[in-house]
Amino acid sequence: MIFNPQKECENKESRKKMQFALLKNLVEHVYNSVPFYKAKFDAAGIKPADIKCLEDIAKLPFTTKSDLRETYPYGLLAVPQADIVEIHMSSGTTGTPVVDAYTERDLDDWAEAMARTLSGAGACHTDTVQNAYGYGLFTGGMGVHHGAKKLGATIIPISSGNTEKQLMLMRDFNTTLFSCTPSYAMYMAERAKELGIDIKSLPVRAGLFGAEPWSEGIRKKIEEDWNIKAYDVYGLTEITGPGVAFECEYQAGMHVNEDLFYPEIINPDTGEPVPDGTKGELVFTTLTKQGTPLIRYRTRDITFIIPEECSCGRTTRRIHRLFGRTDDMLIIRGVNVFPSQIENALVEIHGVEPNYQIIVDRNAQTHLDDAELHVEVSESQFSDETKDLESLRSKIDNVMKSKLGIHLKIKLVEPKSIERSTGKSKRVIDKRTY
Ligand code: DLL
Repeated sequence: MIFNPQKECENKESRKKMQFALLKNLVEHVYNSVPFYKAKFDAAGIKPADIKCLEDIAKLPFTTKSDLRETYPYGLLAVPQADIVEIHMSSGTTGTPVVDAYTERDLDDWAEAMARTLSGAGACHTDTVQNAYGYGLFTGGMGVHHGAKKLGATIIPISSGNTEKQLMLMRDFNTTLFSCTPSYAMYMAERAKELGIDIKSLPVRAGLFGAEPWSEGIRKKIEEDWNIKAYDVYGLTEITGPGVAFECEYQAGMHVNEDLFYPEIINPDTGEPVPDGTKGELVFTTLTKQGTPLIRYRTRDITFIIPEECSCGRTTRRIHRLFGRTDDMLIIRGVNVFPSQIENALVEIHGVEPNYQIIVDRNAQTHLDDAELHVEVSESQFSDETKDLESLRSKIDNVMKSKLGIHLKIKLVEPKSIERSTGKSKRVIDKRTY
């Protein structure tokens, strides 16, 4: 079901007109009410009056994560603090949190975006949504919560963790859709097996997974293990949270809620916009945000805009499943490696699990990078009499060499020995000091 056909299936030209009107208002407003933006625009020699069409957005300066950190906690507020009704933040790996502050209307927009997202995954008011994203400062928990409420579904706000209880409630309360990170969905499946619970027989029909990179191979595995449809959902704290883009029943890229979040793809090196269909860095402008609006925010996420129309009837443009982040890209001995390439390769290899960790360090003598890939052997392979682990190891070595172009040191580790996560998993351990 399409939650808001008027907005989601709107004629593209009239949507563009609306986007331009919103952009113009936004630029005027932030220039006049947020000193940070005034200074930034002045430094770039740009006045709000220079924005004469939607394409002029490219004249505006970018906003970056470090801008957000430097203006912590409330430097980007565009309304009086008394109008803020909720805040969220994410800390990432480098300390100072980035903050998102919402007015009542911002929460409505978020609920709308997430209600569309849940509808894309086939949910409606008769469904029971078990929300296993973390509640708290993280946007996953409250984002799904606001959306499910708007949809009129029954919400089980269990948050992440407590796996046995998750499985029990799914059965007892007839959960039809659940939401969590893809790695936690995999862990739940593993734990259910240990407990002798047949998850295929649970009433769950669909899952809403995101907040971390995952591959088509992992989607297939989750869909098979759970006997559900697994939908991708994208978002980030800075741009409201989950619900920026979501998959419909065709599971072929994520529809951007374009009336709320205006997407661009740029070349990350030059900052120049690239045409639809070309891979680059995703940039968003929050068209309707009141609390902490962002202009041309560089997400560092890599994808492309799918130029073709979707058969579902929505006219909103789609982004391809994310390829990784510009800052997740490891440069190992000069070769660019994305963790997603490793995952894609591992799901094709029989005898191992797509549970891995890559540990990168710099050799003190040679000053060269050493990368060691830890891969979990599957239970069946491990208990196999012949345990031909050496040939498995060399197979992984060859596959990685051909897919990545470099040799990684491969270390096979015992089943279930890599730490499991109930939230975002940690795949890369970079010990290099730069
Ligand atoms: O992870 C918001 C969210 C919650 C999205 C629940 C989806 C579901 P942050 O903690 O700020 O916010 O992290 C945002 O996570 O820039 C991406 O790099 C990554 N990410 C989010 N969704 C996806 C996805 C939330 N579907 C950062 N695929 C983003 C790949 C994703 N990466």
